[in-house]
Amino acid sequence: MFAIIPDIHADYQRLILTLEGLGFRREQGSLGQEVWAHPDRWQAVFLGDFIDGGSENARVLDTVRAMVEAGQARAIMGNHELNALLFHTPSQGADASGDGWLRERNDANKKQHQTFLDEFPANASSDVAPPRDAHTREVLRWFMTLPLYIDLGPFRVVHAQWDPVAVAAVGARRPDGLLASQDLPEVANCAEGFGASADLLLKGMEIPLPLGETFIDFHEKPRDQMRVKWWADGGRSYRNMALSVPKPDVLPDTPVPELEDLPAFGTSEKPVFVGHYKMRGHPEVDAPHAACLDFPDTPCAYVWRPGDTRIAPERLRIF
Ligand SMILES: [Mn+2]
Repeated sequence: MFAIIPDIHADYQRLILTLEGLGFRREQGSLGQEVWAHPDRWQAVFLGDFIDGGSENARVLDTVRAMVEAGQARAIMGNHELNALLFHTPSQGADASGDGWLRERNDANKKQHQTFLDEFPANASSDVAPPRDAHTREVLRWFMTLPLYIDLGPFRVVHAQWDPVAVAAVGARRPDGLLASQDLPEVANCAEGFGASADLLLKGMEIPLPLGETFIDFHEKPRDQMRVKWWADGGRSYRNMALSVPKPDVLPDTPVPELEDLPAFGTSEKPVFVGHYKMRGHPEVDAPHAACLDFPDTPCAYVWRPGDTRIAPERLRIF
């Protein structure tokens, strides 16, 4: 039995609510540490994005790490862990912004990462070197142990988009799905090849709308690009493929040219679970072969039972 758990974002209460709701309990580990385990030996599968947002990054990470180390959980990397790695890594001349770091230290990037920085200090921006703080160094090392995707047999997990070509490109170099530190500059400059593939798995595809078309997003901001529901069944129009668009009816009902060459992710594919997309409203799953579980307003998880082959609404648990 697997319990698939989406983005926690440093919200310890959400993590505990989810684990308790699923029936996990606190136990003493072999070294006296606290470990959450399930009486029926369920394994948790975390979809990444453990950090940023909430204020308890360290507590969330300690809890998840203890579960992974005790064999009670698997975990993949989210775009926030990737961003953290890039934020704290000197670029050695490889960055576009030229500020010395693989992720530019502008106000927006600092703000997004601030609660993590409060607990895991960064070097001063001018001190371009590996983190001086031992806890920061250590937790970044753990992020590097998180694979970009896992195939668990009957289903697969990735943070944002299961693109078979991108998975193959990452797997060709890194069969275990783990990034190596020498990959980070390529992932930071994600224009093509390996770096673009890794970036796509963790952030998903965005496509430009036809010239002149825009929509108003959930933060009331006009946008001329949209996220893509890459697993959508049926026509491949802007309207049908839109994700995180409040009123998809405003989008053109014409085919998306960028998707013409992309093989469809059809309903017969082995199921995939993702987080990432900050879905609005009450949690739901609406396709047999892919589900986004990231509903920030309501903690949820999906229980995969032995013998299951498709994603079914009755397996979704809401807390
Ligand atoms: Mn997220």
